Amino acid sequence: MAGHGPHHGRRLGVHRRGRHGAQERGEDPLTVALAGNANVGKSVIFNELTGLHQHVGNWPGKTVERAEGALSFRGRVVDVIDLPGIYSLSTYSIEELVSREYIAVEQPDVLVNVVDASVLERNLFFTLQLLELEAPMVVALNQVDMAESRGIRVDPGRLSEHLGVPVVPTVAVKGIGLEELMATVFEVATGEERERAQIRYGPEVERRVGELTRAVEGVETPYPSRWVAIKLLEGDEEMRRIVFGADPGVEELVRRLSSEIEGIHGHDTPSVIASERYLVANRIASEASTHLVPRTTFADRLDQVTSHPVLGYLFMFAVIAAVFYGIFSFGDYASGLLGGAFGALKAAYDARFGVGPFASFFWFGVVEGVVAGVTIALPYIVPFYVALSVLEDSGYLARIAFLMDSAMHRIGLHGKGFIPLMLGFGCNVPACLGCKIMETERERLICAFVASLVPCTARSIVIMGLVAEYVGFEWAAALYLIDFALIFALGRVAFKVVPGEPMGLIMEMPTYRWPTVKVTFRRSWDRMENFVREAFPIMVAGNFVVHVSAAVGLLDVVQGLMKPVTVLWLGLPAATGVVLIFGVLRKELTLILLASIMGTSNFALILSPVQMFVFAFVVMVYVPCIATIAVLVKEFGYRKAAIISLLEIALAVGLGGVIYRLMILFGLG
Ligand SMILES: Nc1nc2c(ncn2[C@@H]2O[C@H](COP(=O)(O)OP(=O)(O)OP(=O)(O)O)[C@@H](O)[C@H]2O)c(=O)[nH]1
Ligand SMILES: [Mg+2]
Repeated sequence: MAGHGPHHGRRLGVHRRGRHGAQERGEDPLTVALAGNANVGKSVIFNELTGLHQHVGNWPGKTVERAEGALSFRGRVVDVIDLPGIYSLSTYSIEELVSREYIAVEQPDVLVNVVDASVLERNLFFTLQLLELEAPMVVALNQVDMAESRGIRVDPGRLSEHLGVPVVPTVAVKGIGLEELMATVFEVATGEERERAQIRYGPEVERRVGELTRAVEGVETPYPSRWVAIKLLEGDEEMRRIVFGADPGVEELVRRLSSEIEGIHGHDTPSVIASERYLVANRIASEASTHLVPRTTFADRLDQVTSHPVLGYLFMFAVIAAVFYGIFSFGDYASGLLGGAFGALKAAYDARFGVGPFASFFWFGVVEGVVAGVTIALPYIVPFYVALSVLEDSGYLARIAFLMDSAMHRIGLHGKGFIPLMLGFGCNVPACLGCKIMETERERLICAFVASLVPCTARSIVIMGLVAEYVGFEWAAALYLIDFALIFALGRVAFKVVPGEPMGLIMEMPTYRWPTVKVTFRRSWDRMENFVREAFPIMVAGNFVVHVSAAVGLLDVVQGLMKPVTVLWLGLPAATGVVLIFGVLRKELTLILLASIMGTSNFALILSPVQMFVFAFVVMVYVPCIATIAVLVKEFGYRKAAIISLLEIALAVGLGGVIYRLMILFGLG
């Protein structure tokens, strides 16, 4: 077929391993781990190699757990492991500990250190630590295109000479260099161990490292002695425990050597070692790269505007308003179009099968579930996924996090916590999982709690499909504002109630990029596919159960039981009782079932504007859906998940009634 050049189709000349892929030639699979700083492109490489769909986006800290995939290259099975991005091999954070143990203890056959060529020096700081682990290693010099556009050219040959390991330039997003990367990985795995270039620190430090290295040689650890010696001087807790436990004499030696280093340099030993390392990284980076005339790029200018203390916020509000308005307009239009199409289909169905009890039960009990999903849910969901993906991939999401930093600090989180919150607009499940980027258990809990209050697409469907559509866009906007106020207020309460200290953090700002059509399309498609696969069966089943219940009279019983809450307190029609119960499964189900029970999707006929507003409010706040509850249980345990869920129900019902009365009082009905 024409156009099947090296950059099309199976670009790598590799075969992704099928689910039951036999191990060719009976060899053990080759394990390759991808390690490096955050946001350098590890997951893009992983996805390209394995055909899997790890989360990719332009902000640091997306991959929080290691992921595994496989491919077959030159007839051999290769297991690829995508690790979380880390900056050091200390045990400061869970991610660092996870990665370090994996690398040192489980020992992949080859380590691929992915570095970002546009910020080489900072990346090499980590590379140097990996080299100290003495694992077989290849450096993937990624994002060379970004480096070029910022006027930086890195010479892979020279970099390789300095580091003593092979360096392969790559542009992961275009698949460039990945075939060569794999070939080099194979050479390293099968070839003779090359003589490593020795990375040496200043003589005062080096002498003491040497002395300590010899002293710990007899101690059994999974790590090389030199690495152990350096870590001991850096005050690494885990190493101290292991080594001092095995040989208490070493403790005295470490203390003596540390105080000697401190005496010479006037700083504590860990800082001395860190600055020595920076010095080496800086020297290598500047020797291996040439700087062309720096240009002010469009990305730089955009950065200035969007991070500006005044313009930045204006821009942010404009972007968010435009995104929501765009989604609403598109959704409204598409929903109308699809509604018309299905109306015609229904007419054709009636003409063909008649309106007898069986034919209409089949239509309303079975087909209607799908129709409602397609006409009410999808028109809003699809543009939402696209918008979120573009915001994330361009790097703007990270800017919003930066702008929201001071506001977020008031609820005890730093700006980084805003990223899971924004992702929550898509779906609360990844949002609650994304809270893993927070440093402490306490921040994770607060973050997940507020994330579970963010109006996800399902809730937006109700807000837009009901309130924006029938009451007015400004009323929908008011609902969002109420929700944000609530998030802020509750976050603040949680911050005061949950014990612990607030943490500060500086997040690195990613450079702006043009989001690629491929990534945007693929991710939106994936999410939509997931949505259809998970939500549609529930919608259809929920719709069916409700119709059967109605047929046997069960519906009236449940509605009667719920009446004190729905009718008396919230001022809603009795039918909403059943609907709200089913809404726990999926929130858009509330709207779909309401249409189904009432026998019309023209909500103006069945609800007054105030009722629509109150109903949407309750749906927005009451209890996260079942999938989110499951994630909360998994991450924080039953007790905390139950507290969060019950709290949200109480809040929704309580405030819902108050809002109803206030609106009546002010004559807004
Ligand atoms: N221009 C360009 N962009 C790239 C390249 N490689 C990756 N990117 C982009 O860089 C960003 C980060 O890529 P990821 O693969 O998510 O990074 P990661 O290292 O897995 O990040 P964490 O999981 O957060 O540690 C994404 O927006 C990618 O599209 C490249 O070679 N060139
Ligand atoms: Mg990643």
